[in-house]
Formats: sequence, structure tokens, C-alpha cells
Amino acid sequence: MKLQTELPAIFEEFAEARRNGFLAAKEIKDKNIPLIGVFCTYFPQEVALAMGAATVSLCASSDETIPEAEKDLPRNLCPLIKSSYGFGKTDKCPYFYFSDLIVGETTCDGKKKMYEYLQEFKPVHVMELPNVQSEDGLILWKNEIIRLKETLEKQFNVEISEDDIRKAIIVKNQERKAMKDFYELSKLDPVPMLGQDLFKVLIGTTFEFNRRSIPEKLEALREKVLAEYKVEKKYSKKPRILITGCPIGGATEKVIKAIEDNGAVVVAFENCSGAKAIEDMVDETNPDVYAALAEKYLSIGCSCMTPNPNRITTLNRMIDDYQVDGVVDVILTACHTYNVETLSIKRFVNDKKEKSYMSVETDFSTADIGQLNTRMAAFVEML
Ligand code: BJ8
Repeated sequence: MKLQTELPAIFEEFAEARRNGFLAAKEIKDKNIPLIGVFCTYFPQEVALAMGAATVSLCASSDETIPEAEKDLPRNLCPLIKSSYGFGKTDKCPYFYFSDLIVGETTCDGKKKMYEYLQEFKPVHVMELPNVQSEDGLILWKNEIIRLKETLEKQFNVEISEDDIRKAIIVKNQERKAMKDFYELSKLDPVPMLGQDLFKVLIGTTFEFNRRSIPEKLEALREKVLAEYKVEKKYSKKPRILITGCPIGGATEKVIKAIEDNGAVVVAFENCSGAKAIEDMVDETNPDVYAALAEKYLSIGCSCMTPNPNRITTLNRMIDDYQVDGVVDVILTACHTYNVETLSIKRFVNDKKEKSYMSVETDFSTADIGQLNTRMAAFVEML
């Protein structure tokens, strides 16, 4: 018996989430709920959630606003930085437009310098993120989380109690667990869904303002995917790819498409669009909520950290758990930290894990799609 498949339509709903979120953002503003725009996974979401604010990832994944950004910023800068600045400057991103406050972190040099100009047209709070995951770094980051709380209290005239934060930690942990349960479906071989569909869900979820509704929605989707899988395997066994590196989304989804159009399937995303910020929970048993948040967020394995062992730890686990055949490291043009780190990731994947590795340098244009396809076809052939 063939099951009447509903899945493509369901995945499309998640794909539309960003656009539908524009309307939701307007409704949030009409209800006078504060909206905080964010750029990075180091942002401790729980603090905003504790005061009842909504948070949103700001637009930064298309080349539409880059020409405007290049009037102020150097051309040879990462496209993500130029794109986000351009959206802020032109007000073409409704999320920027509706945000009451933008929170950035001192991650890479380009981003932290860009915030100096962004402040000319938007209120921006910059958190000082340490570059080293040390004891001293942890103290600094904990203090920065408290400073963020104080800024929010002052700007929005609210009080954020430790109890509010404790409740928010539980909500965010439930969300992380639901996300993890969902993407772990791709451990199955053959996969129950394409990487392109999994990605729609991962990104779509970030535009859901009602964070408390996420676990239920994802669990319902997980059950549907599994039910279909039990009746019919839609996809055959294929070489299994893990994507790591810079965040992707929008224009750079071309990389996922090129991999899957050329005979492989993406089973896992280790980068910030996927597991990087989800895998580890905040410790709910720690009586010091700020220390618990600092420990979780500072442990994120971004290349801005030196050294960056946590990226390797996560990669090591995921390569085994997802039975990965090859790793594709996506580098946005002029992203020095991820670009420098390609050597250690290549060594780890080739020498320690004995898997194939390829790094891809790309931007938000469509100019390299032909070349991407040629390289992916050769890479997949080799697996
Ligand atoms: S935690 S990956 S979201 S900093 S790609 S702007 S690093 S030059 S985005 Fe990131 Fe936070 Fe790290 Fe994740 Fe700079 Fe590189 Fe551009 Fe980047």
C-alpha cells in the first residue's frame, strides 16, 4: 500500500516560516511586546525569554543589500556581515525594522567593527565575548550576561528575576531537545528526509515566536515522518554528508542542493544553522542561573574561539552517530577564522576519522553554482 504523502507540504510550511514571521512580528509590535533582533548563537536567548520578549534572527543571507552595504564597508568583507548591515541600513528586513534592540557579540573582527556603524541607525547592545574558553573567559561572559539583563531591564522598564530565567532555561531546553529528537531522524539509513527538507525545519523553527509551541509541533512532524518511513522508504541509500563551517541559509542553501543533486544526501548540519547551538543543554540543576548560561553558551564551538576544541568534539560524535561518509566545510568568502580552521578540520576528518573532506568557499551570489555542481559530483563519486 502506498501512503498518501503529506510531507513535502509540511516541510513547505516551515520554509514559509520566515515570511509568515513578518506578519507575526507586526502583531507582536501591535501588542507592545519587545522584539530583540539577534545575529549569533552566542546570544543567551533565555534572558530575553525571561522578560517576555520575542527574539528573531535578523536577515543576513541574501546579496540583495550588499551593494548598499559596500558604500560604507570594504568590499572584501564576509557577505554575511555586509548583507546584515545592508538590511539594517535599508530597512528592507521587517525584522530589523520592528526590532526594539539589536544584540551583537564581539565574535569576528568584521562583525564587531560593523556594529559601530549599525548603531548609527539602530539601538545596539554589544556583548563582549571572550575569545578563549578559559576560567577567566567564563567569569567575563557571566558578567556580560548579567550586563545584558540589566540593559534589558533599563530599556524596557522591567525586572528580570532569577526565577524567570530558571523557567526560561527549562523552556529553551525543551525546545533544544525537540530539535535534536527531530534532526536525529537522519541517523536512519536510508534517510527518511532530504537534507534540504531537514534544513527547512531547522531554519523555520527559528522564526517561530511562540517558543513554547515548538516541541509539540516538532514532535508531531517527527511522528509523521517516522510513520511514512515505516510504510515506504522514499530514498535509497546514498553517500552521507555532514555540513560544517560558517552558518548557511538563503542563498547558500545552493551548497545543500548541489550535494543532493549530485547523488549524496546531507544527514547532519554541525554549523550554527544546525547542531552547534542545540546539542548541549543548560544545566537546570545549577543554582547560579547566570553561571549555567555562561557555561552553556561559552562552550559553543565557533572558530572565533582559540583554540576551538569543542568543534572537533561535536564533529567527532556526529561523524560516528550519523554514519557520515564525507564532510563538507562551507566557508564564506573572507571569513578568516573558519578559513584558517579548515586545515585542522581536514586533518581531523582525513587522518583521525579516515573520511573524505572538502572545503567550499562561497558567497551569496549564484555565479558559482556550475562550479559547485562539478566539484560535488567529483567528491560524491569518490565516496
Ligand atoms: S557562533 S559561526 S553565528 S559568530 S561567517 S560573520 S564568523 S566572517 S557567523 Fe557566526 Fe556566532 Fe560563530 Fe555561529 Fe564572521 Fe565568519 Fe562572517 Fe561569521
